[in-house]
Amino acid sequence: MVYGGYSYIDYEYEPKKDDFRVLMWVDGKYPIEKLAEGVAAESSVGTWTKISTMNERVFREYRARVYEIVKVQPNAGFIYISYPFDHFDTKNITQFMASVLGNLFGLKELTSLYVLDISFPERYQKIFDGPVFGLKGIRKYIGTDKTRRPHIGTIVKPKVGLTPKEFSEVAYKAWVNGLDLVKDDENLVDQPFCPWKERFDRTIEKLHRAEDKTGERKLYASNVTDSDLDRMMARMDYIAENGGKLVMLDVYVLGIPAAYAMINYAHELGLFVHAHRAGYSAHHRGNFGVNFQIYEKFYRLLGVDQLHIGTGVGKMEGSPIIIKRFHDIAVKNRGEEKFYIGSLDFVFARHIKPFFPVASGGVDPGRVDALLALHGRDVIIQAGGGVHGHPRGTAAGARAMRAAVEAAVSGSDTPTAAKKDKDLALAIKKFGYLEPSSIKKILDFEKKNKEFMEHLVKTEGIHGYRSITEDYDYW
Ligand code: RUB
Repeated sequence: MVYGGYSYIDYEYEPKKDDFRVLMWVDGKYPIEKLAEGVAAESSVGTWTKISTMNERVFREYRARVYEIVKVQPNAGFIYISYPFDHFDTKNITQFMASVLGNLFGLKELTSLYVLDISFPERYQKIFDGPVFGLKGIRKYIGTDKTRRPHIGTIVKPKVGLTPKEFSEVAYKAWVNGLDLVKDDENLVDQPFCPWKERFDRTIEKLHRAEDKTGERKLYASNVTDSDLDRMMARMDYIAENGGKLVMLDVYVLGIPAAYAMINYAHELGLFVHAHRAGYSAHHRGNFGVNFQIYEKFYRLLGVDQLHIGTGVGKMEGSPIIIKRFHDIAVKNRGEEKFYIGSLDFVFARHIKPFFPVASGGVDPGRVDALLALHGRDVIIQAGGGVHGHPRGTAAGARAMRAAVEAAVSGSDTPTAAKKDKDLALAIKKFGYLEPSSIKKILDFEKKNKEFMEHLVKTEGIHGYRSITEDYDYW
């Protein structure tokens, strides 16, 4: 089968160390082989028709190669494609996205296209610094590098509407009652009811008071995200000059170039970057999409120090099995291919440090044990509703979160600690308790049933994949 006069399928081809590899799901109006030819051609050297300007050298050296197809139905399946290193402008993620995550999505013969994963060769990673501070740097700053306890944070809620004074008072209560991190919501930057500068001034003053009172270091993630680069930089200058240490960026909505420029600028000023991913799932939940693990790899290369990766147990989509993979991408330098969760193997170059993963969204003290069972200790546990929704308010909610974390790291658990801790007992009464054994059961199920999961995905295609990766309640 050919597309535009050439064939891009080469089952004999063994990808080279420096190739980029991509795994995607396609469904459409023609046999899967023809769809695969179209995708490979359109994302590399070809187009819809035979062209007189194509020559042997271009086709040999720069074309994409479909080296494997997992056919699920005649017109649908998973395809593995490799791209030669020199096909890309390899200092430029945006060019890469325009190729591999570009025109393909508009091809009318496709009724579904989901790019599951991309494997970046180590050689590509040289030009990126990765997280300058990352997991270790932030632990060192807070002083948890020896205990390795999870960090605990909150998002001030209501997310929109509080005045700077009200906001800073909520933040103070959270810090003095045991939390490490307070952050702005992604919906809040510089609205008239809560001007950014006044909020920062009041909140940083409260942060210093909370540090004096507790003897612990605290962090405030001030959201500087803006459509104007100069305004973002001016805010970061102000933060650095006035005792701040952490900035928050909504990296997905900013787009790669703006996020990259702002991450670099923050690092030049000695600031840590907390990255929120609001918006990513617009590109992920329908028939056409890009899996978050691809963005997660981009963001690690670009150097975020903290990034939201989902919880596996809270309000946002993502089953524990895929969230575990996202956690691996945050903290490990290597991972094996796992076809049943659409993941290729990965290698991060030595200089690309781990970042601190953030589990946030629908979290409360009753989920802390389950979160630790899934993420281990290297995680920032963040609760908005789960802190400010405590029956006795923010202070009790913060104490309950800290008590749950301290219990878990001391080898105990939340129900045991709640017997002697009223705040924790009230929190569990309201929010319930998620047994960590339910998470261990899922992870054990995964370990023992890899073949079954492979089979499910090979026979049910993207539906099988989604049933494994999307929904916690399914399991
Ligand atoms: C937290 C919240 C965050 C989510 C985003 O509020 O809504 O924006 O963490 O999701 P609450 P994700 O604690 O009240 O649920 O972290 O998955 O990107």
